[in-house]
Amino acid sequence: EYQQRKDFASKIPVYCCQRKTLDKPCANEKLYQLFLLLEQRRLLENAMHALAYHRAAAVLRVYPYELLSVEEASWLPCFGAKCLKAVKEYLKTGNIQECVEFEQSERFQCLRLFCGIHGVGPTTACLWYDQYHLRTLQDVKSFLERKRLEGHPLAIKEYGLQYYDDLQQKISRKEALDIYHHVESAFREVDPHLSCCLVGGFRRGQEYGHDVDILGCHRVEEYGHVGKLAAILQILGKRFRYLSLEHESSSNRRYDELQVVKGGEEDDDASSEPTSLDGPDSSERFIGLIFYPGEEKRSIARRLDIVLTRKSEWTFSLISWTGSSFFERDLRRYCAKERKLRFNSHGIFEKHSKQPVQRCNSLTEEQQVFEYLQLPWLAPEERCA
Ligand code: DGT
Ligand code: MG
Repeated sequence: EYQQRKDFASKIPVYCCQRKTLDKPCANEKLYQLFLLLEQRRLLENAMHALAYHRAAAVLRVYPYELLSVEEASWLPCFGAKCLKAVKEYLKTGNIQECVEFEQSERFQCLRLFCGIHGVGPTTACLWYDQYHLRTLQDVKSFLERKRLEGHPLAIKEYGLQYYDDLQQKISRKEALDIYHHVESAFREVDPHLSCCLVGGFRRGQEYGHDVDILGCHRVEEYGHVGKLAAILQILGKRFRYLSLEHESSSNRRYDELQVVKGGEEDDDASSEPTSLDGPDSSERFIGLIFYPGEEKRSIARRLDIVLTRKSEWTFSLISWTGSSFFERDLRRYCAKERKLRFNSHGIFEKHSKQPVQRCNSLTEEQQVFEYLQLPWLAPEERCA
């Protein structure tokens, strides 16, 4: 069996976009969770190598044998010295001290609590803890209230806090589909040529999610979607109360920048990321809350994202919005490092000239994009890395 394991390990591709990952527990589930904790800790410390742990964790998800030795782990791709050291400790003690400390530390507990507020990331969380000495959600509430009185704009964080309990509750697939059907019928009512798709975790087959992501475009005209979002929301507003947290176009670019900042160690220069096939970025996006009638009388706040894209960018947006976010990150890395290309929700571009590749416009199916990038076809539910 030794040889069998070794062969299996040596055949695992380096990038998760080259292999199937389903949404189910793996043979090394505890170690996997510990690696994710190591990553989270690094992210909260704004430290380097956070992703190295995530990459190794993602490899564990596709290895079907329970690890028995450090040597065995060394056969796996993405397991560098740091990861192997963690494996060694785990095999010896059944835990990783750094993770134990992390879970027990008051500072980290607070940082995780703060990062759970929609719109708050590690930088803000650290600032609140270290500089303003905030410790509880009540502290944050009072702090933001003071800031508000001083005239600071704080919209997203404030709403994140106001609906904190609601937003902590996972959305079931049934509820997501119901919200999706309402949005879809609003699409059709506005323009029968507008179509949409449920994306994000629910497209990957997840039973629960933290938001509902919907991507739409006009099936006939390249710019047929422009200006339609307001009408869609108006119709939706007859059914549900909703709240826009951020309503702007061209927000995709900001996200692309964010991806790199969050990783801390990515070497792609995202500030020069090409943002559309040609002409200005015309995507429209609603980021907000929808108040969904729950079981009891009270309605519950749900995060809803609606993105409208131009027709020619549909396939690339569909891939980008299906996720998982780690899959997306690896896909971009794979393109940059192995194919000298840039992939984003607008298309595929030559890395250096930033021009769209010639075949860009003929890649109208997800399968064609995978084939063009020389990747094995992965169905959405196999992209759960
Ligand atoms: P969830 O919602 O926690 O169940 O999991 P996901 O996978 O649905 O995660 P979510 O909703 O944060 O994002 C869905 C996908 O869309 C994910 O692959 C990342 C991608 N995405 C999120 N925000 C943006 C954005 O601003 N621009 C682009 N291009 N993609 C985004
Ligand atoms: Mg989602």
